Amino acid sequence: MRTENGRIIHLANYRRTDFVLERVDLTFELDPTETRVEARLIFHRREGADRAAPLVLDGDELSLSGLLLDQVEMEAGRYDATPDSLTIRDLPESEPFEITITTLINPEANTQLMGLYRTNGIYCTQCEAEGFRRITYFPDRPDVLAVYTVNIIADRQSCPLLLSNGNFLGGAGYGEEKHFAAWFDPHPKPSYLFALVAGDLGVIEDTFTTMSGREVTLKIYVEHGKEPRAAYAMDALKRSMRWDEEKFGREYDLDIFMIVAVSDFNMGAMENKGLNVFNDKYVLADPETATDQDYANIEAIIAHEYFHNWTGNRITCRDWFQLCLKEGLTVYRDHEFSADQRSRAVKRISEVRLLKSEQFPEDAGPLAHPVRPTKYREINNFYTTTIYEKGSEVTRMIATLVGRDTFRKGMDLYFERHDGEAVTIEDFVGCFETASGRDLSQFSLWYHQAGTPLVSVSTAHDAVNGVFTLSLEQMIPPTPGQSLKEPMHIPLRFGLLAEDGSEMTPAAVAGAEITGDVLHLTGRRQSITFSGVTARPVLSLNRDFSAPINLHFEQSSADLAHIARHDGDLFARWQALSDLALPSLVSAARDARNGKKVTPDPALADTLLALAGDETLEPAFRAQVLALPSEADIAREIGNDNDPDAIRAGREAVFADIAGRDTALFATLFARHRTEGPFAPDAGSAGRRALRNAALGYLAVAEGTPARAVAAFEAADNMTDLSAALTVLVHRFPDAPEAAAALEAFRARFTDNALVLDKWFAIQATVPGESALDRVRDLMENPHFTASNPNRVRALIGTFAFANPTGFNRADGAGYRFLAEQILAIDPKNPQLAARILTAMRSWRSLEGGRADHALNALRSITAAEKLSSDVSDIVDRMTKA
Ligand code: B3K
Ligand code: ZN
Repeated sequence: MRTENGRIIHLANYRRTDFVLERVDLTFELDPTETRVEARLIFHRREGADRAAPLVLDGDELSLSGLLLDQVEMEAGRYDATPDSLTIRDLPESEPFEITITTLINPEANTQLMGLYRTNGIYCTQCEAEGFRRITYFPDRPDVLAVYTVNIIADRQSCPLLLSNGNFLGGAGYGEEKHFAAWFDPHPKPSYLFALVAGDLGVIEDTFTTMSGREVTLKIYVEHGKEPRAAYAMDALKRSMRWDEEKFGREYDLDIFMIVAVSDFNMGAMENKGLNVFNDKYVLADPETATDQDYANIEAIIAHEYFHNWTGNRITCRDWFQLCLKEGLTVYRDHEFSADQRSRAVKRISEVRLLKSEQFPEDAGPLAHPVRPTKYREINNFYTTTIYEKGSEVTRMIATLVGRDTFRKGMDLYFERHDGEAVTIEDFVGCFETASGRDLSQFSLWYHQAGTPLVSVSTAHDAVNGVFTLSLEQMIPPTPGQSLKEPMHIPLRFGLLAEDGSEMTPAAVAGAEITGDVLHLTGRRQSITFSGVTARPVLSLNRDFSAPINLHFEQSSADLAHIARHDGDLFARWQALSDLALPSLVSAARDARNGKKVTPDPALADTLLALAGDETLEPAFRAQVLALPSEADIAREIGNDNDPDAIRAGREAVFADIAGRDTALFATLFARHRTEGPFAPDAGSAGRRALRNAALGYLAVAEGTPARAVAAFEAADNMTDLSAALTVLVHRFPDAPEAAAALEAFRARFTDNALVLDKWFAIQATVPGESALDRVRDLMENPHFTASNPNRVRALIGTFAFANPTGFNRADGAGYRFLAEQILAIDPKNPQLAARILTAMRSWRSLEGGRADHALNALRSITAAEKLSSDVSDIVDRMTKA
């Protein structure tokens, strides 16, 4: 178990360290069960610090096996060592002084995957946020920046490869069977960016010439035999490096950039300086085994980790409360990168889908917290969609407020002012205040107030005087620890559409600041008048999702259909369609719950079919049109007293209605958009596959037999089509022998490929309805199920809990009891994984009474357990707090 206590850390208590760390020299003698780590740390006292203050270093499950002061063994009375701290007193007057610490650690036994651990015979580290303290005693906080030298000694045969951060200094033999390598990283960094990898891996190599003409070596290490599957990641890396130079003027700063892919990893990837470590899921791809979504994810995550080199590494966070400083900003940068590489509108739609399905529920539930929190108990639980996705939206809003060019100036200033520093969000925002001359203090509330703002809208048109009035009111809902909120600065992109779909330009506007197409809502209530508007306009508001808010706007179906068909902004067209669909799906859920026949709104089907069939629109967009709001979207719209079975039944009725209205269209889309020839992962081809597979989903329902999905499964020549056909077959016809046969064929074909087997598990974990739980339990007994592999656990248990609303939320509560059991089983081995999966229950309070009671009981059974990690107890406590 973790040795951490339940202490709460407060931003208000931040103070700088008394000691400044100048240099770090680490020597690792690697051994699977007894690795010896020697850390030589050179310190001096900070100016003005209390000279009698002891040096207190962090640890986690450590035991000290040697301690020297300036190379002389320390007397026992001068220090205290516990598993989680080392306190040294009576330090010398003369400075600097050197502390040499020796610890013995057991990588093999490290199932938490934090600190130094082993995965498939490879030594690997993960230090963010507080893993370094599991390697040696250290001032393990992001504002302690130092220059590191790392020596690695290991068995020559099993570890031909010895890697760490920075540039390679040299290597040599070390006795009969061992060898060593030395690395030096000239850029001061916090300990969370430290990395070490040792083992036997294959590699692909390339080079990149930076904008100043320096040649950088690029290496991606993967398991032997998997090298060809790293080619796309390499391509994405080179495009990312070029893009960061072109868009942000950022050049890479070492001689070498390395990525290592490992199969046991708690998250997506990690931006260690010069040595990124990746979950192999986000490196490996080929047409036979990776879907278009996998390719897009690889591109985005490779870019994200690379971009951290400047936003996170060169400029880092002063403390963990500032996490969004690097994460929100870097997500914004990777979003912009993907938008430039692909279709911007379609990219924005998928970002907003993710934001709404993951971040909005978090912000509306017991785990809500500000983008810049003020307290935490377990920092690992703050790598949330609020920090990442909402953090990115806040950055995007700054760009919207100050304009693109000024945003770039602000970023330049940020790099200029703060390179080599550990800073705060105030420092970040300050750069945009300077660059724009705008006061961003009201805007900064976005960092401090949790909860998704609700903006209520009403409009009136006075045709006689040609005045269009827009009334806006904002309300920020109460969230844990914050009941009263101040009005925020909300940038709303908008347009007024004329009857023919063209954009109207009002003669004058009063009541709000308008810059370009952005309306600045700053008051709690604001009334804006547009004059010179003789014909009634249709208001298109929050275009491009310029602000992450909920809109309450009773716009007529006709107006929404008008926007969906005519808006100049493709994103706005999709948004209008989904605003048109939601009320229809909500009332369908209500009817289904009351045993009434569901009568779908024909305006919805007409608009949706018109867009889906519009050959002038890009296929990827039309695929998004066909993807109706999800069951989770409908649940969120209903808000409380949710019955997932009724939501599904209502949605199914609407889906079937659409499927039956124009089967010929779906058949045409399916036939026409088959991608021929060699596979290409580009956005255009991916869009065609997405459209075709969306059509397959409707056809399966309209035709009512598994035949077409079976044929599609058999004909598929890439993983996107194959897994889409399998999903339709298994989800629509779970009991058909064809489904079982296809599942078995798939399993047999990919039995040696863990990443594809994860898909096999996930598809089965999401079979809708009550029976899914039995399937999941059976699959846990399957020989392919490995409880120690986080990807596999997420694919089966995580997917079931997060992505199977009817299966997980069974009315009898068995899904929740199952999850509680699993959390208790995972927690002692891997607390981070357990805590993350447990957040699947974050919206339990919005369920109908019976389910909510079962959910609470399941949560209580977790609380009642004898021993819980701080990760899980933090989540469960917050989720059950009244
Ligand atoms: N910074 C890492 C996440 C670390 C999570 C630690 N629990 C990956 C990323 O956001 O790029
Ligand atoms: Zn990141």
